Formats: sequence, structure tokens, C-alpha cells
Amino acid sequence: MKTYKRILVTSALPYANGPIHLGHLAGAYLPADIFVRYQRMKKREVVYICGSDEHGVPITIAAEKQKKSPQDIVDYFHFRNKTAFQRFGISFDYYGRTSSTMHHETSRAFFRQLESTGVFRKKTEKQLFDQKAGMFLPDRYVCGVCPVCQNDSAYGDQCEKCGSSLSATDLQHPKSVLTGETPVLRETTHWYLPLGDWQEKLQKWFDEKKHWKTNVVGQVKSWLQAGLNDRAVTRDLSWGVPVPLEEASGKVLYVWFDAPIGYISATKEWAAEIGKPDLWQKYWQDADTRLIHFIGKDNIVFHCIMFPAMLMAHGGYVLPDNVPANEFLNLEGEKLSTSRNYAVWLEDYLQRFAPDPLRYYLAVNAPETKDADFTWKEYQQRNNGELADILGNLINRTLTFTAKYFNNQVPPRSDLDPMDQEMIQLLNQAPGQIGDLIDKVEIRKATAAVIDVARAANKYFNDQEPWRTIRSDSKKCGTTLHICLQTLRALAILMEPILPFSAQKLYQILGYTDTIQTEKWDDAGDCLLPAGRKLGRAEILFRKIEDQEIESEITRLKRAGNAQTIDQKAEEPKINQIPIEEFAKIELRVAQVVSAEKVEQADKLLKLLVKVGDQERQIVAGIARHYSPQDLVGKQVVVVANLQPATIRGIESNGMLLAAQDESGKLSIVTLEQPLENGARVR
Ligand code: B3M
Ligand code: ZN
Repeated sequence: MKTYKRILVTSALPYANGPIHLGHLAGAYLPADIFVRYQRMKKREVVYICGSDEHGVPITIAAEKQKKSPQDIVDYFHFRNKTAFQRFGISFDYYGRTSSTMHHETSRAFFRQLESTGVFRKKTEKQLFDQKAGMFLPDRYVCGVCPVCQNDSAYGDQCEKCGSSLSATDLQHPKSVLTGETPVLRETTHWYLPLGDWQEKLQKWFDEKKHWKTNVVGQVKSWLQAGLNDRAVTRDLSWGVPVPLEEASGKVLYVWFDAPIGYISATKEWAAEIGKPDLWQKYWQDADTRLIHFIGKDNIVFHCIMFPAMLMAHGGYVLPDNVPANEFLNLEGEKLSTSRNYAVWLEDYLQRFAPDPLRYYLAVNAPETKDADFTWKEYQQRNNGELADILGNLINRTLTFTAKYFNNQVPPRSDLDPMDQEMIQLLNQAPGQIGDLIDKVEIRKATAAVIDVARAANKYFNDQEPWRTIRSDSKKCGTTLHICLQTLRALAILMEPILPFSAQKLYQILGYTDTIQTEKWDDAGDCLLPAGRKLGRAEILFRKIEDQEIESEITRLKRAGNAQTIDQKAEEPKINQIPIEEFAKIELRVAQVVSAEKVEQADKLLKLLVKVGDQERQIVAGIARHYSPQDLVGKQVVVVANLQPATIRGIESNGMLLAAQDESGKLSIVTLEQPLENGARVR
């Protein structure tokens, strides 16, 4: 196997014409995110690129349906999807958009390069034209009967039933999607990429890909066997990247020509943003880069044939090392459908549940080799039976026992018996085993293997019977708990790629103040949690999900109605009501900032000295990215005055400063509308 210096990971650019649903996540985003998070902890150089696909007929059709401009549609969904991904923990290094100037320039230059080296074939041919609408009908503007499988709702670019890639003129009984009219044929000129010219080179390149998934190999083989045809890379449309030739005015690049170039333009924007504008070249043009495209199976031909052919034709670019395309995720036994609104939308999900249980279920049930089915019942079973009862249980019993019998400190380890040794050995081996699986993008197995570590540790706990040895042999009992706590540290690291939110919480409970990403994957099994370490307070990391919650999700699905539009307000988050007595328990007071300073090596934290009445207090607040110390001195703020003291980065904090933060991440501290006496009650 070739060794690479750096890894470039991409996830398919989702069309900015609708929100993100579970099918998207399971196919192209979650597996990539798990892969990337793992590579980061392996301390490998890796960049994870994605962005909105803002061109093409899917966008203009959505705009027409909603009587908006394409720009309105893409602006709306670009930001909405970017935020939703972020809340789900998808950790892109950069999320671009294909309407950016950089992208327009990059794809026009790419086209020009191919044009000037005579790669394209220009052809004037008859195409479908809607006389009523007065326009040509490329791609999804026309539907009809698939010539391959006779499906009667195939589109002009693709049949979703049999996966065939089509040209609009291939369809039998074509109808305009805009007007329902039968189109006529009219002449127009387009630029074609003669894929046949690259057939041999593609075949040779593909033959070396022994490590590709069988579902991908199968599709690519059959494409190559059938022989590759010319593909038009321009369209008669007004929305898109204008073709950079005078004679082609009024024409734009075909969306599948510009969208994959979006990976390159987004990498350029990323490099510029981090202040190393040339770094994109290393990632795209240096043979030591391992390029991996995560996609769903409907995008295989574009990533395994068309884009590689474009890159070959251009020259100077790396080609993908792997395209681990996933099959589809169904929902309760049926195909997901955006148009019927039959889907679980990510934002909707996040209003009621935490991200990690969904990440877990989608990972352990990933559609890796065949279509998979999402059911709410199985989601609940997996969460309750595996996250809560195996992983959560191990975490809880270990922490509660340590708190109760060892003063909440890591007990020292003494002589090891064979069971201890076996457990330690298992920990030593786990990072290598799980890591190899993630490296091979076998996410289902990797996820199951993480739970297996917890399962083994639960058995170890049971077999060692610490509740008995605490009386008979407290040293032995300490050793058992010591090893269980080492297991929690190992698990925190090993689960980070899959369950990043819970991993970070567990890591903090173990007394670490940094982010868990600072850890090395290879050290996960090395028992590095120091004896004597004071632990934080245990909290329930995985709550059980009740039958009733699941039933109401199933009812929601049955109510599925119209597709999502930009005029719909996203549903307001459900707010948990509390009686006024609960609120009265919180002492909110007016305080004045006396001094403020940055906390060294913690770029988010400020250490504040505030005056509450006559009393001075020290508070550590995570606002350093938004306020500089001098902004704050003298200001009157609101603090929670009766919070239990906490130690943050080794500094004691006595209270909490109130601040508001919106979805974009903008933050404002809460101040007073007019000055009041320090210590005044806030109610
Ligand atoms: N937007 C199609 C899709 O979302 C397309 C992917 C582009 S990847 C370069 O399925
Ligand atoms: Zn078909």
C-alpha cells in the first residue's frame, strides 16, 4: 500500500434546495466525519471539504415552484444546512458554496483549459424544447419513461429507479415538468466531453483500485463495459456558471461539470482563510495526497468516471484513491422522498434529541454494502440497549463506585491478576483494531467494536466483584476501579469520531480540561490516567428514550405532507416548562466588572473579577473570542450568584456570567438598560 503524506476528504456537495435529512447524513456526511475525526487524532494531515451545490436544475425548479429567485433559495438553504451540519458535529474544515466568485473563476478556468487543448467536441443537435415556456428542457426539466427499465417517472438526466444516467432525448413519452406539454425538438449547440477518449486511461486507473467497495466496483465496471459516450457539459439555462466563451452566450456549465470543481474551489478558499493561499495545491496537485470522495450511490458515475476524466484531461491533478459510496437509507421500510416530505429532517430531529444517539445508530446501521432501513423503534432499542445499557452503564457504575468508595479519585493500581491483565491487553489492542476498521471505512464494524470494549469492561467489572472486594481486599478493589477508569479514558478517545459530544463530556468528567481532540489515538489504550486524579461529577451521558417519544415520531412521519419550502418557518424548539419556584432557586445579581484578563493557553477564556454588592468574586467566562478584557472593565453585567464553585483550567470560578448566543455563533453579554446598584436582584 502506498503511504501518503496528507489526506483530502470530500463529502458530496448537497444541493441548496432543501434541508438535510437522514439519508444525506448516512450516505455522505457521517461516515466522512468519523473518518476525518479519526485521522485528526492519528495526527495525520487531513482536510475535510464540503459546501453547497447551488447550481443546476434542482435549484431552478425549486425556485420556480416557490416563486422565488434561485439566489433566494440557495442563500436560504446554504446557511441553514451549514448550521444544521455543525449542530450535528459534522466537522468540515471548510463549507463553501458554488456561487462564490472563487468557484466561478476556478470552474471557468478549468473549462477554458480543456477548451484550449482541444478536449471538447462541439456539436449542434436537436434537443427538447418547451414551446409554451419558451425554453430548452435539460435534465430534470423533463420526465418520461426510462428506456432501460420502463420506469414512467425517469428524469432527463437519470432514472432513479435503475440508476441509469440518461440524456433528455433518451426518454420515451417526454413531458415538460414546467408546463406538462410534450416538447418539440429544436437545434442547439453544446460542448461535449468525449469520455470515450479517456476510456482506456480510466480503465487502467480503475483496474488498480483493488481496495474499492464491491458496490462501487460493480457500477464502474458496467459503465466501462458498456463503453463511454460523449457527455454534454454545457446547458441552455440562465442559472449557473456562464460558459467562458463569447460564442456561448446564454449558456452555462452543466452542474455536474462545475460541482465537483467545487471541491477544488472550496479547498482554495480554505487555504486562503487559514492564511496559506498556496496550500490548496499541495492537496490537489501533489501525488502524495490521498483523495477520498464520500458520496451516495447515485453519484458514483460522476465521481468515478466523469470527474476523474475531467481531471485527467486537465492534467496536474491527483485522482481519487477511493470513493467509498454508500447505498441508500430507507425509512420505516419505504424510500425517503423529499417531494412527499417523507423523511426525518435533521433540524427537526435535533429539536427533540441529542446528536450522538443518531450518529450512533446511523453508524452502526450504515448502508455500507446494501440499503439499510432506519426505524424509530430500532433507534430506540440501539440507544437504550447499547448506548445507555452498555456504554452508559459502564461509565455510571465506574464513576459512582469511585465517588462512593475512593473519594472520587483514581485509586492506585497494585498487583494484577490474569483478569486485570486481559483487560489491559484488550485496551492496548483496541485503538489499532478500531482504527484499522475506520481507515478501511468499515464504520459499522468499527462502531460495534467500540461498544464491544465497553461490553468487555462490564463483564470485567462483574467478574471482579468490586462490591465484594471493597470489604475483603480494598487494594484489589482499587485495582479493578483503576482499570475501569483507564477503560473510560480509552473509550472517550475511541468513541470521539462517532460520539464526539459525549466523548468530550466524559473526557472532562475524567478531569481533563483540554478538548479531547488534543489526545493521540495511539495512546488511547495506554492507561495514562494518573492515580490520585480527582474526578468531576458524573452525569448521565446517554438517557433512555421513552416509548411515547418514539410513538410521536412515528405519528409525525405518517402526517408527512408537502415538501419543505423557504417560506415555512422552522418549528420553534419545544421549551421545557418549570414552576416558578425552580426559577426562584437561581440567584441572579447585578455585578460590576472590576478587572479582566486573558487566561493563558485557553483562547476562549477570560478571568474576571466582579463586584456583587460589597463582595468581590472571581469568575471564569468563555467569552474571550468575543470580548477583549478592556471592553468589559466597568460594565455592569448579570451573574448567577449561587452556582457551586467550579475549577476551569485550574482557576476557581465563583459564579457565571449571563450571555446570549445566536445560531451564527455571535455572542453578547447581558448588560443593564440603565445603571443600578451592584448586587441588585435580577428577576
Ligand atoms: N449536488 C447531487 C446530490 O446531492 C449533487 C452532488 C454534487 S457533488 C460534487 O446528490
Ligand atoms: Zn430506469
